Amino acid sequence: MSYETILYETADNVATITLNRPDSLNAFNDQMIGETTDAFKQASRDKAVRCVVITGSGRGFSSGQDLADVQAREGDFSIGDHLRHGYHRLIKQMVRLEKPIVAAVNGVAAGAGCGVALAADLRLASDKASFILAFSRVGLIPDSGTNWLLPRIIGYGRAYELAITADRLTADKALEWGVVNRVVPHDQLMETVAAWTGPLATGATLAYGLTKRAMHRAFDQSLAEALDYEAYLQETAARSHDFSEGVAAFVEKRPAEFRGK
Ligand code: LHQ
Repeated sequence: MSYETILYETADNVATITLNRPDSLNAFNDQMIGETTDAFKQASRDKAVRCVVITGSGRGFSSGQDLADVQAREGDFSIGDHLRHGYHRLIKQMVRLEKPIVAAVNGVAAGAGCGVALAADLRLASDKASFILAFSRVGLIPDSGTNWLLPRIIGYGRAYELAITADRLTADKALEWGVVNRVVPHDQLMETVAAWTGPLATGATLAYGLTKRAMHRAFDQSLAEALDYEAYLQETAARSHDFSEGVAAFVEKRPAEFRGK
């Protein structure tokens, strides 16, 4: 599939998805939701891809739903259906993708754009990045998975505060609150992303994917269920090439050469 609203590139086992509607700070219209979902599917199917980066072109990460588009469709528009057929597929695709996703947050991430950043596994932010749960500014509740994702990352009290105030969370505060993993000077963002993704893309991809599955599942499990599920997934990890290679490399005192399987 060729894309018009995003860029999709692969190099060195890393797929990079760039949201590319900079005039609206990368607001999501239907086409961009569909293309971004498709790009994550492509990254999932491509065995050569072992890590995915999502970022925005221009000065924003994403301003969320394209509100001009919503206004143009008023009367003929069910937000519930729009969410179910659009954002839900995208967010589920990201959370189920068993490869690490890094959001390189280059600027503002608002509304559903914030939801997409939160659905990544790791967030690396430029010092110009910010997060705004803009939903309440237009009389809506958080959506696109934000109600599920954000309290898990920063806890209910902080998440609820951000939702009802729609205050801008600056990059530094986002670091303090644990919304982002690192903040770097804006002009060093993509080189820092590359320094992160290099080792991730040559690491134990199968184990990284199973870890993501185990941690997400554990939110809804009792301790006993989580322990059982860990043991089950660990059996899978222990049958991998990377486990044999990791152990051999340790014993032979040499760097491991993981294949991600
Ligand atoms: C935009 C947008 C935008 C279109 C900036 N749309 N053009 C789900 C399902 C269905 C319906 C509704 O919603 C949802 C989920 C959601 O995402 S709800 C939340 C939607 N997003 C927002 O409410 C955020 C709206 N944008 C803003 O508040 C500001 O633009 C922020 C704070 C993101 C950035 O502010 P500034 O840096 O001052 O930039 P700006 O406001 O000047 O925007 C630059 C341009 O981008 C401007 O166009 P122009 O032609 O004047 O240069 C904006 O109109 C356009 N733009 N966001 N969401």
